[in-house]
Amino acid sequence: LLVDMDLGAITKYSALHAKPSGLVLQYGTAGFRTKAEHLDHVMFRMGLLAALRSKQTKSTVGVMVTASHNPEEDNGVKLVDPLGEMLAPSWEEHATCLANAEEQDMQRVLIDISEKEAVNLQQDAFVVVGRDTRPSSEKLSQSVMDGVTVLGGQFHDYGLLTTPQLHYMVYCRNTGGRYGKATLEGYYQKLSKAFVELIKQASCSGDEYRSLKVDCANGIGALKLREMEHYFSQGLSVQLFNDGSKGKLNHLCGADFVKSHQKPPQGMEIKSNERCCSFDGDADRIVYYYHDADGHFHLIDGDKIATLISSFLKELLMEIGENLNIGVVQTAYANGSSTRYLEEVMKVPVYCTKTGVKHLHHKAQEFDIGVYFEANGHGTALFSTAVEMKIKQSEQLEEKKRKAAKMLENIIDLFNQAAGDAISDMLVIEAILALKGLTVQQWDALYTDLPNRQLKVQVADRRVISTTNAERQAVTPPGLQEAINDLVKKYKLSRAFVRPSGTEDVVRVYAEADSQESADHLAHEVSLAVFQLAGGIGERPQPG
Ligand code: G16
Repeated sequence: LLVDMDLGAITKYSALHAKPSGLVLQYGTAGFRTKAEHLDHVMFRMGLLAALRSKQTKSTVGVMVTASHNPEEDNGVKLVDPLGEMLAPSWEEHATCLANAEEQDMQRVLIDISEKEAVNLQQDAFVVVGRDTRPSSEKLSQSVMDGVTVLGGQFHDYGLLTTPQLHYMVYCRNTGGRYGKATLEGYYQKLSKAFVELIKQASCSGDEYRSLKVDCANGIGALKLREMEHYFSQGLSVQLFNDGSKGKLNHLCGADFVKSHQKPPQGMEIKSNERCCSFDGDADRIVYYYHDADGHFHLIDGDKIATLISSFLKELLMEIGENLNIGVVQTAYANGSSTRYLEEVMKVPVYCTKTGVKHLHHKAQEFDIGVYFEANGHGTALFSTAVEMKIKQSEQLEEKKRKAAKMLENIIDLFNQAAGDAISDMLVIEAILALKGLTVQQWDALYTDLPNRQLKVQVADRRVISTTNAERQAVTPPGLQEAINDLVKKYKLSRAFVRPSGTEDVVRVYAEADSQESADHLAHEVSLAVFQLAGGIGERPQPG
């Protein structure tokens, strides 16, 4: 092994991307994330790791430089596995070891990983790299490429991309082009063709379905949607806001802001009953919203998106007359009303996993059609080969069934099956609304969300909180779960949980109850319990 690695070069280049001593980082919910100035060494080392993973799998892997919903000063890196999925958990551990190794231990850690994973170092490596619009991203992505090169790997730099576009590129490259062409043009054409085909089937494709306001969080989504819009403009016209021309990334806008504050983004004028949506900073999440005639704001989050999509897909399956199973995957953040609606009204099985697309994605793969969405708007649908086979056989079916099968074929093409994708999900939603003749209010009225509140609490070390049961119960620190149980009992239809964030240095608190006032009170009381029992720092959580 030693002979196959140019240890001299590794040491030399590693010193140029030196690790600040004492800094310890963890591969979190979606890779490493922290202040951009602390990440140069992590990027170089993730370049090394990506090259090893590529050699091991004999496939292209991806590295995306982004901190998604985090503030502009942060940055981060997500590694993409050969089928466009998030990095495998065992490799997350390697990533953490490598990122935290002191300079003198680097060689040993690299050799350890190569031995444990039986990496053939003589194998070629190919890594594709993408980045978001943060000012720090260009230089950091260069460090990734330095790392790939030092291990003798080759790379293709896609430059500015949304995160899901990079996932798509990786998937295309490793499936011999069967999934699509690994270019932006290929992505735009594949999705737009499917969208336009679907829209043609809509009986009422009149004006009310044709325009949508999009808040792009001042991020990469704006650039890519601009490039793409003329491909699908015959089916939908989009009006872009927060396109990065003035405001700061994710500041008072974007999907994370809209979902967590339950209010519209700044910089967007909304007339009553107009359909609007927000992307996050790297365009892998989407939420919808509108103002009703009385000026009240209504949020349509990932749960309601999952409901719309799964009910549409279920109806299509019934029309085709196929006995294929469909399941929905959510997390603890899913609104209680959505779970009830899916299970009791739609009669669809619902599963709960830990936060993080990697967990939801794997569960969703167990079904013929697996729809997964986090309440924050991160999600997609996955289709098994059994579904594709049925579509192929549909030529022999009667016309009505054939039409439904064709629709299913197009909708499969419209989803990004590699990862949750704001642009793809937006087009899926727009197509379904048009096909079903649904207004945004009718969609919203499927069920009524239980009032809820999310808060963040600062603690000295958020790792003191550990959880179980898909993050719905705290195991440590002692007494915290008992305190939450007692607080929850005070309110009707209530539920609350806490968990350490894997992307920000905070503890997240979620509460829902029968009224907004109760949800707000409960969330505040739980925050105080976290502050007291889990080592809160700074100001005590204030009500409101
Ligand atoms: C990432 C993950 C999501 C997760 C979110 C928040 O989103 O991809 O699955 O829901 O972080 O995670 P946490 O609560 O652990 O901070 P993004 O859009 O920021 O990449």
